[in-house]
Amino acid sequence: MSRNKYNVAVVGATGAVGREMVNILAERDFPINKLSLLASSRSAGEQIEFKGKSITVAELKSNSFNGIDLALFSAGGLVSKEFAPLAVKSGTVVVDNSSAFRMDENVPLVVPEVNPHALSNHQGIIANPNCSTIQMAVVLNPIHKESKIKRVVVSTYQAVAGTGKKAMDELWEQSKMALSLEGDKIIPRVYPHQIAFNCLPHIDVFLENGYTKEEMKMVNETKKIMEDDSIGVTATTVRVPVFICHSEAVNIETESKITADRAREILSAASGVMVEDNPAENLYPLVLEASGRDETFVGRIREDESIDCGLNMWVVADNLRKGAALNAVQIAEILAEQGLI
Ligand code: 25A
Ligand code: L14
Repeated sequence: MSRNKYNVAVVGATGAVGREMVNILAERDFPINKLSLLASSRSAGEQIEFKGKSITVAELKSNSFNGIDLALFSAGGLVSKEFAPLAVKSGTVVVDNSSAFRMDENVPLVVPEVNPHALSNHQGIIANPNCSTIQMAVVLNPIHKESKIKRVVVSTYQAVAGTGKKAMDELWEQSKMALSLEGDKIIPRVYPHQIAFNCLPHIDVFLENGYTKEEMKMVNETKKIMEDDSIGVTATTVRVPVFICHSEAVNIETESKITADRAREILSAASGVMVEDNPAENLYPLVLEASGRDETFVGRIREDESIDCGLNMWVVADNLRKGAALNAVQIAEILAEQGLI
């Protein structure tokens, strides 16, 4: 095991996910020699705190990766497509939070609790999965090991933070306007419709098959992460007026019967998972409690009485942490421990 210290860059450091990456690198004391914070020219010169010191944000340029060992990217797909290959050319290992490379055959798509072994043959770029997919995979994988999952039907209730800081500002402003009876003056900017006091069955762009890209990410990424193309997944992804934390109603069908008690037992022993399931005390996972936490919370575990071998559950996680920044830093930690940087 190597005990090196690394020169690390965060690309998109001023965004909602990027800021969380900086916080988590500090919290978990990732072995850093020098930290470079990169964003667009709009943010260059801004100061961000890291371990009590202030670091100046620099503009991302093609030579930004000279001498950088590891770069965490979270500035959207277009930035990743342009700059991740350049970083790899200069010897940087990239953990990319966008959807740009996730389904590439040569790019590992990793949730550390599920498929850490996929990291060993990386070729410079490792993809961080979609936020909704990560929290679902963390919960499904231990069940799948007990009895193969045949089919998953999931509906999501997704926070605005995934879209970035401007969407969080928009929910805040629209809510204030609606409550001060200026609702008729609201002009949606980030989403096609008002998000305050509304639910939009629309995340990312629509595809030809009538699903959204977010829905198809859940289908395709789940199979890749769990390394089983035979799992059927169908999804409906919905944006709700919540700032941080995605919730999911997940229904699964397994090959053999798993009782609700057995599922609670399996999930209580699973790493990264916290079972919160006591209806008698009104205890179940909640957005306001999962926010800022690292675990994926699961509750409302019950048998699907409409089929022989089915379960329903409610899964909640912080989409900026486990859904993005924390998962990326956990990947970096394994890369460092295994000498893969
Ligand atoms: O290309 P896309 O797919 O549309 O992606 C852009 C969006 O993706 C979000 C990101 O959130 C943004 O809304 N995003 C990040 N990770 C994601 C993921 N895994 C993701 N979406 C899906 N999946 P964000 O706004 O919170 O963070 C954006 C960060 O990326 C930096 N960035 C953007 N373009 C860049 C770039 N860095 C380098 N080169 C580029 N060409 C961005 O820095 C931020 O760090 P910034 O300087 O552009 O933004 C600083 C602040 O300004 C706000 N802002 C963003 N765009 C504008 C803007 N303000 C005014 N006008 C704008 N056009 C940001 O909200 C940020 O607070
Ligand atoms: O990681 O919530 O592919 O708007 C892109 C859409 C993350 C969430 C991804 C959103 C998603 C984002």
